[in-house]
Amino acid sequence: MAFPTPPAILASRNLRAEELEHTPADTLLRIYAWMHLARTGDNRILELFRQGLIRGTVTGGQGNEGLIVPLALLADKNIDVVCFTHRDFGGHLIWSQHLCEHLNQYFANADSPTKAREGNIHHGDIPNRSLPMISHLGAMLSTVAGTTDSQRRLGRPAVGFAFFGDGSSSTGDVHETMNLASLLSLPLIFVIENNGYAYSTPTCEQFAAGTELWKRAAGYGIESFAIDTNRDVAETTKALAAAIEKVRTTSRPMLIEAHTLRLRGHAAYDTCDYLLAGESDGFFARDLQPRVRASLVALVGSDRVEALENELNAFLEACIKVAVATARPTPAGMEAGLFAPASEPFPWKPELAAPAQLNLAQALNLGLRKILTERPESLVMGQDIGTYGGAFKVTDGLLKEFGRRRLMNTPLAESACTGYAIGLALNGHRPIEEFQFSDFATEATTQITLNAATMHFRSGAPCPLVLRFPCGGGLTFGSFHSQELESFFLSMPGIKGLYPSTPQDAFNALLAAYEDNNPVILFEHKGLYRRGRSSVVWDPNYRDIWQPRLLRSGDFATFVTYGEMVHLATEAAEYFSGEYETNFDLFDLRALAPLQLDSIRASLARTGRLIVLHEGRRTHGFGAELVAQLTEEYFSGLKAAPLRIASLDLPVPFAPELEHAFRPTKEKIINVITRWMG
Ligand SMILES: Cc1ncc(C[n+]2csc(CCOP(=O)(O)OP(=O)(O)O)c2C)c(N)n1
Ligand SMILES: [Mg+2]
Repeated sequence: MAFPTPPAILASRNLRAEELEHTPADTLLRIYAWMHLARTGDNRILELFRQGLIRGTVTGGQGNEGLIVPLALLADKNIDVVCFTHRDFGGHLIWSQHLCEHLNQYFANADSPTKAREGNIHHGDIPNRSLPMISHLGAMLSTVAGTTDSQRRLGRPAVGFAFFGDGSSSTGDVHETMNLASLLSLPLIFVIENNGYAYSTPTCEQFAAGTELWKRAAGYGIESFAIDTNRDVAETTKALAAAIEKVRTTSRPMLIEAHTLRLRGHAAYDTCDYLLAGESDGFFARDLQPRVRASLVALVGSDRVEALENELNAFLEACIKVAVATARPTPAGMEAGLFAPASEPFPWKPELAAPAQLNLAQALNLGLRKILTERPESLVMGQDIGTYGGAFKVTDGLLKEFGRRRLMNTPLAESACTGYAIGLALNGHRPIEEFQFSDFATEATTQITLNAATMHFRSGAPCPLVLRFPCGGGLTFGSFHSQELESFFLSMPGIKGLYPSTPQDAFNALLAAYEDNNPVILFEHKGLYRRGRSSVVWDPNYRDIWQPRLLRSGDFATFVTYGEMVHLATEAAEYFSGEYETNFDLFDLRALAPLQLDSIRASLARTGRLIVLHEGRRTHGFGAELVAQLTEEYFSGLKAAPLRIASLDLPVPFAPELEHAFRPTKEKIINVITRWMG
């Protein structure tokens, strides 16, 4: 459906502060036009919500326009980066796209920027570096940091705008990101939209230090100031322009505490009964919009202002009509939209720097070196991975070869660093992030499972990330350095997972994960890093890692496992072959998500018996899913109940004697299978 033509005054979405000096009336009129459209739009969205035409949550920006309109007009939309919040409808209108597209988002129409897969104001425009927010407040700041750094790495003098509320400023991500931005000297403007409340909680209940949130920046070596954006829009515009200019030229972050208003409460459903008597009237008395209007009437006359408002209102109503008449979504394509489609294989040089007998850690090192050498968009990040070479020395020697920009030591801030990696990935870079131990990835749960994993589904943008998880137990590391977290992370849709068990597979898995356009977790069992060497070669079929591999053949049962357990299963299978002349089809699963089970199903159809073995805990463990998926089609053909072998349902115990009792061992595997065989 054709979109109505916007009024001429909206044709330019850019502003320079000097225009306020040269053509004050026209410039103020332009600013007011966007403020009026934002305010009227927010009001109409609220009405449409109340009429039941818009669903979800409506969190208006009424009272935020004095900040967001000048700032969005001043930003360089050709290079800058932003993630708007739930108060920034006006910012969205100015940054990019047609009003109808933004309304389609609210109406959850088929053509909405999120294909109706996300609601409210949770959309963006990634090709134009407007990153879509997730609900988890504070989480998007680091993503803005990543995309802004990506722009700088590409030689573009971008500034990033990271918005958050007074309440959000208490989240850990905000502080991790301020620290990261300062450390990396990123040209980021952190903007606190301080409207005095987080839902019903006043700022004084948010911080002991009262309302001077801007002072927090000093702790991170970041310049900051506060501004009342409801006082004078020209003053605000000049102050913001100066700040943007400074950040653009110095490439140092800055924090602005913008005092704003929340005229309509938290959201459409907010009863606002926590406000003091007369407090709401006080907000409206401070509202900037009528004062801007009055000064414009004085400058250009009421007829011109009214004519402009009428034109904008007519445009808005015409756009609402279009949005109401636009097609509703259908589920077609929804499931296919979870993952970004497979990329073409990269043109890897069919050779290795040093083909040799390698252990698994060295194979990964070789893979990283190959990626860093051949793929300029790649970078590797993680704690202690530089001079030290990583806790397990997987990145040994790479810093010297590739330098700090490509091989980044990160602070202890898993969440912000992962959000930063996501931001890089959204702008064409391909980060590989090493978690020191997979256990610490729980610190980045929101970033991995909600920000990265849902990205393609809700925005259509690829999010190519490799998350390296040194995992697994048996090394006397206790509960916080030993876990197998595959069922924890892979139960969330949108993440792929590979779990190699040999040096060659680890090398292949790294390349396959690297060129995938989705977040891929690479599970690396710490016990395998240095367990023996074997030859690693250039394998043109490296993508076969996404399929299970048949290691041994037999008729008695289908035996499925992965990771370190592959080696124990192999020994157990040798034992049964030698002692009982009983043989199994033994599969190394390799790809945990998406599961590719056809060859295993075919085996099960033949053998009628299933054994699943893994190191992770039994209850809610990965084996439960495997058994369910493998047996649902062949249930009537099964000759025995499927056998699950796993660890105990406990935290990983520390002492070797206890851990031995906790994990599957060769003896336990043999005993359990023997009993099962009857
Ligand atoms: C991490 C997180 N916790 C809780 C919520 C639920 N929630 C949504 S908006 C909101 C208040 C946010 O206040 P503030 O950051 O001041 O922004 P404002 O709504 O005032 O603009 C809360 C608690 C959330 N979205 N994210
Ligand atoms: Mg607030």
